[in-house]
Amino acid sequence: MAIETINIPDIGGAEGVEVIEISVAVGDTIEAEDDVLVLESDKASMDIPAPKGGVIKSILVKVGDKVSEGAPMLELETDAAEAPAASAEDAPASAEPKASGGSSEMAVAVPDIGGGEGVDVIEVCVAVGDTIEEGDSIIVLESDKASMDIPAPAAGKIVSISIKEGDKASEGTPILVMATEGGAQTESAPAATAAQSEAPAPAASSTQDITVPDIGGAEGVDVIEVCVEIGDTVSEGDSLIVLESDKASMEIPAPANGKITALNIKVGDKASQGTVIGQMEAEGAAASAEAPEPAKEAPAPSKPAPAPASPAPAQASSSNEVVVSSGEVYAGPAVRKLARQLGVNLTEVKGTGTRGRVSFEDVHGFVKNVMQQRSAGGGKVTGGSGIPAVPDIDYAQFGEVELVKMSKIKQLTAEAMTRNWLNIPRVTQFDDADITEIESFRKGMKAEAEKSGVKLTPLPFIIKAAAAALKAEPSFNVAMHNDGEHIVQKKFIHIAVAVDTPRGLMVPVIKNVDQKGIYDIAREVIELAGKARDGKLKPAEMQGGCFTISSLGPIGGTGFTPMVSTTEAGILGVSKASIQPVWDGAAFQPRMMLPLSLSYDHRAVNGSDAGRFLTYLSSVLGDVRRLLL
Ligand code: CAO
Repeated sequence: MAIETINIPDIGGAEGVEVIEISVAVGDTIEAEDDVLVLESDKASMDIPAPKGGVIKSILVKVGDKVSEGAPMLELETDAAEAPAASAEDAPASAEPKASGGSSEMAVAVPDIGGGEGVDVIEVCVAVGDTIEEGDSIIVLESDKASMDIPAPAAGKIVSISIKEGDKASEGTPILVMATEGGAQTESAPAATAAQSEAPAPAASSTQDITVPDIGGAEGVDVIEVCVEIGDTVSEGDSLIVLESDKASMEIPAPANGKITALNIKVGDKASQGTVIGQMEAEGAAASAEAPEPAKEAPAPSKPAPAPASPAPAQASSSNEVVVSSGEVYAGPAVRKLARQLGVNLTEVKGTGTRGRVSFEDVHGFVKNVMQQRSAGGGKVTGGSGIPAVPDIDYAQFGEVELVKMSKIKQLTAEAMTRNWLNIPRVTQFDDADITEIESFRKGMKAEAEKSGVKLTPLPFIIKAAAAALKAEPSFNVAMHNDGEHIVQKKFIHIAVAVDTPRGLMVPVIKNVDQKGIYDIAREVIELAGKARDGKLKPAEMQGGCFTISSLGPIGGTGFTPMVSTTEAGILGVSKASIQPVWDGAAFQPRMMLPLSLSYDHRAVNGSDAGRFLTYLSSVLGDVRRLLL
């Protein structure tokens, strides 16, 4: 047997081609011509086959590397007959420290893991070529009792990896070989320290004990994770350990900024209030001697760790609160740390490991997926926001079709409609306003209005009535603030009017309607609608609305449910007025009734406000004199 380094073959002269896939793993037995890598240039992707068969001892490239012909790609254990030039010795890489420029190689083996034998390797966290820091997790082991991140004993670059997911490991099992800087550590197999081990820490004058704060009286709660290691620098609020009762899990935060100098607790231990987790050298003298009580508003359990109504993400808090998470996330500390760094809520990540354990790949995959969805959507109307995507359908299979390009305005309208639909919990309320009087008044004024160059339709009266209703019910003259904690109360009354144009829907805004007369409003509607149809509306003429009126009256219909804009709280849909028999207590009277549909944002407005608003608006339309008030 011999170890041979296999290089990238002739790839047609291409230089610096990206490795996009590694098709094999350390320990795999491959045949000659089996694909081992996939490379991709801007012109083509290439499967790179193995020139001969053997067992893969290490992989010398990783996804994302740029390679050219001759670059080493893997080490293969081949039959000696096939590789006479190689050494006949079958010594493990970790046993032979090698000098390499200013650095030296260090073989890293599994440290003391508390006597665990044949423990599953459930994750390899590094790849050949990775540059790692001391303390970075290199593999994760898992027994039936605990999972352990095995940290790197020094900083350096991974040269080869001799272990893979699914292997069994015990103390002393070789893990990898790394090139360390400075040559200080050239010995093979230094004992790495598991995150959960009880390593002693040097005492320091400013050292303080870290204790479990009040956890709602829960006693003997399982330590399911230790999120830090000796030597880690932590910020106040960073999670130190995770406790889990049968109902919830709680992250215990660092009481101050500082450095962890001792850990007295490990996975599987039981903890109660006051249990000493470890010690830290706190920055500054102000840090108290023990972990503070959780903040008042912290969701600390009052009984032994009850599950909160809605699962809080298991993440570090910026304050010294015990973060309780009922979502049972099964992930190691290194993965939790990565998730925290990337702002990923682990409860949303599907774990693909044993018993649903969330791995590094799962977190990376989750982030990639979110980013891909975002760039695919790009703010356009897609199946984003977690809703199922709409499948592509070939309509031509049913008959002749033509793909018609939407105008820019129609595209923007579609985008806004989707945004509004997804964001606004909308309710629509209906009423019929008796506009008999207003109609006879309008008809009586029509000729006179025309002499003044104004076409008098019901619309200006409706706009004026809406302004009166907004004034009477200011709770409707609002918009939801994006922070979800405020509403924006508007002190002006600008009313938007939906205008149908050949290029799409435009919504100009008539400003300060409460200060304008019916003729002025009628004139402005005609002017702005004309500009909208001619494509001459300025952005400022379409902004600042408090309330919208969408009139389908000239077209027909008895009611519809108009869409509310996120910048307003309501919209009035106006349908076709018609003569209806109305009971006056003694007989049916023919009355001109105008169907109204009031949609409103139920986050900003409640039903009774909406009821009052629409009733008031109807009453104003029912009595023309009220418009003068
Ligand atoms: N019931 C019965 N008749 C009505 C009416 C109603 N609710 N509203 C208007 N009418 C009548 C008018 O009196 C007019 O009749 P006369 O010519 O006999 O007087 C006729 O219908 C046409 O009115 P108009 O359309 O010229 O004027 P308007 O003031 O009602 O509307 C404007 C102006 C710009 C809003 C309108 O032209 C328009 O574009 N409407 C479409 C709005 C739209 O697309 N909404 C959907 C948005 S999706 O939410």
